Amino acid sequence: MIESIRKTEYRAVIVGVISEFQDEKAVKEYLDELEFLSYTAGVQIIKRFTQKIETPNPRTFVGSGKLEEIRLFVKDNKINLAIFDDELSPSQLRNIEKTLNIRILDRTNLILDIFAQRAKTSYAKVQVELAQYTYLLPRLTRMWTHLERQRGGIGLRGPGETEIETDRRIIREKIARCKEQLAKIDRQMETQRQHRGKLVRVALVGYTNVGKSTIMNLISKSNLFAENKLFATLDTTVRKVVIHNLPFLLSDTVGFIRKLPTHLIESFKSTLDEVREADLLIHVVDISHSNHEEQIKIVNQTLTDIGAGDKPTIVLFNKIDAYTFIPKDEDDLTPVERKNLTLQDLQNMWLANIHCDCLFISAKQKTYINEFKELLYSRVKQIHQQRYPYDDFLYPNVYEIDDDNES
Ligand SMILES: Nc1nc2c(ncn2[C@@H]2O[C@H](COP(=O)(O)OP(=O)(O)OP(=O)(O)O)[C@@H](O)[C@H]2O)c(=O)[nH]1
Ligand SMILES: [Mg+2]
Repeated sequence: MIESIRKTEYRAVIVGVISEFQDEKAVKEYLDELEFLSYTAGVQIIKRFTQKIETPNPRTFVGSGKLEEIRLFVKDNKINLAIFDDELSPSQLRNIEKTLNIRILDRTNLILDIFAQRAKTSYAKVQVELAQYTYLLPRLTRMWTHLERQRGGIGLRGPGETEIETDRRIIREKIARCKEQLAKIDRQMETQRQHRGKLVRVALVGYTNVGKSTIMNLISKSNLFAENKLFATLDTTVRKVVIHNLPFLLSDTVGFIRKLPTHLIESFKSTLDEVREADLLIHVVDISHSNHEEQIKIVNQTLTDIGAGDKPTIVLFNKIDAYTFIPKDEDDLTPVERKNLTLQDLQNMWLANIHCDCLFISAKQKTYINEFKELLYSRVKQIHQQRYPYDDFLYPNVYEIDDDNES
């Protein structure tokens, strides 16, 4: 696997562009998220740079003046890493690297680095490796020499064309090997899934860090890793859950995030099979996050992209304990904004506008968990009865699966 950035002490800057259609607040939130991603990867952020620009510069992403400003800051402050909020093209990456002369990461690469740190099963590791090499292949010039240099291999001047060609061939071979390995594990997992009997399958989905694993732990006998970092979960976990004698399968999987590049989603297609093959989705939302509306849209779009856009869904608004709002004075006549809404206002708004079941809970304080279980029970029962109208849902053969089945 490609060496993680965690291995080095990094002092980094982050760089984002604001288009004419975005407001400053949105960009601040985007960069907050990028900073959170960096923190998750173990990198310290020293400064943020933003630029208002219609479309990113095709050569250098930001304009040349801004790049010069960044270069001076980098030089004066011993910065050794610059992280860009968008995926950089191979030529942008080369040009920026040439000017700043430090390691450059873009959003995709940063996410891949976190994935690589988080992957535990060999399956997840191979998926990350495949995504990393696919990303690296068209960018194989200076960046690759960086990696070589870190290992103390090739000298400072970078390899000549022939070496790059050799590297390309090596990487193509690695990609092919990853694909073979994945295909093999896929076949095993498919057989495993076929042996799951008649159990209804429910999948927890949602933006990263919304509380999916915490909810999974609450209603199943699991003890999954949950923490206030992005992408705490990378491997899919499936558990048998029983509510009122009705068993069903519940899976917890990788969270979604904005600007998740399609090729990355592609590499995780098999992980996402659990979502694609689910009978019911629980879309978990962090209602205390100021940007949760956009997060809902991103999750819905990603679900559509992976072919799971039209599944029955329960929308579960989590973290009601952490919701805050700014009360408005009675004599303040400016229009009410979302930030002024009480939790009750917000709940009423969603209840009036949402076209599927929704519920408001706090997984942390265990508020309204029984209500959630009841709703889940009634939906699972409904699906089971629709599917097996002549079947009693307590048939013994539904118990085929082990409690600790993990895939
Ligand atoms: N305040 C509050 N925090 C919560 C609640 N539920 C979960 N959290 C916290 O939110 C953070 C993320 O929780 P996880 O369960 O790891 O979230 P996740 O959706 O599985 O995240 P990823 O696996 O990273 O995508 C943790 O620090 C939890 O303790 C809640 O109801 N209220
Ligand atoms: Mg998780």
